[in-house]
Amino acid sequence: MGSVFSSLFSKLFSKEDEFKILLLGLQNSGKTTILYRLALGEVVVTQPTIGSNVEEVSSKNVKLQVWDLGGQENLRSAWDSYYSNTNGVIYVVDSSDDSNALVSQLEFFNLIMNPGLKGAPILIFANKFDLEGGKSKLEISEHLKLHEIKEHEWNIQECCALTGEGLEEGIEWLTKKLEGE
Ligand SMILES: Nc1nc2c(ncn2[C@@H]2O[C@H](COP(=O)(O)OP(=O)(O)OP(=O)(O)O)[C@@H](O)[C@H]2O)c(=O)[nH]1
Ligand SMILES: [Mg+2]
Repeated sequence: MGSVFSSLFSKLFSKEDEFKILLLGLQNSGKTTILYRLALGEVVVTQPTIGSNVEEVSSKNVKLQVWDLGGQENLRSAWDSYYSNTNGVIYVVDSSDDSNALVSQLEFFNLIMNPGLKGAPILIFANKFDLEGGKSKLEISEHLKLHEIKEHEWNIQECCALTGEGLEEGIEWLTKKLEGE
């Protein structure tokens, strides 16, 4: 009886799992819009991020501390100063933006090869799928060579940060991986 009570007690009062997540991707891909859509359930008017925003996002019983970093070219070299103790990565691609697709591919390769992120599951959000003529999830998977990745578990999810479509599904996948399911 005592042990049942104490395990119930510790379940009720123990700190929920909290994981550090980085939200990365090129400028204008929609990272900040995604962050506040997840944290507040609202679309906020954004300015290009200089530095970082951090918010807590809850999914089921799991708390995510989500770091949204500026994606402009001169800010990307600072990304790796945030890598320590990272549990998972969300990489955002603007599926409607062909002109920056190569740069986005290179930045993605850099981050999956970085030893500081070894083993972290990676969720790719193919954002802005509301826009006409954008790349499909399959085209983005091929471009990022996702099927060749050995060092990370990964998943790609189409989404629209403005309506919120696809965001929860992506986060659910990530939290399952973080919890070892
Ligand atoms: N049509 C459409 N527009 C979007 C979507 N998500 C974001 N946007 C718009 O894209 C623009 C850039 O969004 P941000 O969230 O500021 O982009 P960011 O990735 O944070 O950019 P940096 O901070 O410069 O790295 C804004 O005008 C958003 O409203 C989407 O799913 N669909
Ligand atoms: Mg931003």
